[in-house]
Amino acid sequence: MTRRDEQGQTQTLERTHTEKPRLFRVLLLNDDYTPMDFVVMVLRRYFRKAQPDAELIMLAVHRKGQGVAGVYPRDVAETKVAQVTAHARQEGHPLRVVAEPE
Ligand code: TYC
Repeated sequence: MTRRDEQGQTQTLERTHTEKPRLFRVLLLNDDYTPMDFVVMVLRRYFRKAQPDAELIMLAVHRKGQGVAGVYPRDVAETKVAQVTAHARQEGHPLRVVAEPE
């Protein structure tokens, strides 16, 4: 933290505690129209999952309604939401992906 003293000099004050960066879950939501292969591709390309893991996560989302694609700092999570949503819309799929704090 920086502040000015009575003479206008800047003073640097030590922080007494450090906050951990908050993490955000990126969730995939199920729908009836997005092809399973597209969701598997998304999990591989944007969330760096291996094929077998991507298939398991996709099927869990399909059955349960939603599932965690990955956990990231806020800016990374929001970028992934924007990139995946843009890709899905470009292909005409209604896939929904959201970020929520852990
Ligand atoms: N339910 C979709 C289907 O049957 C597949 C799907 C899985 C869609 C996961 C979205 O996040 C999703 N084609």
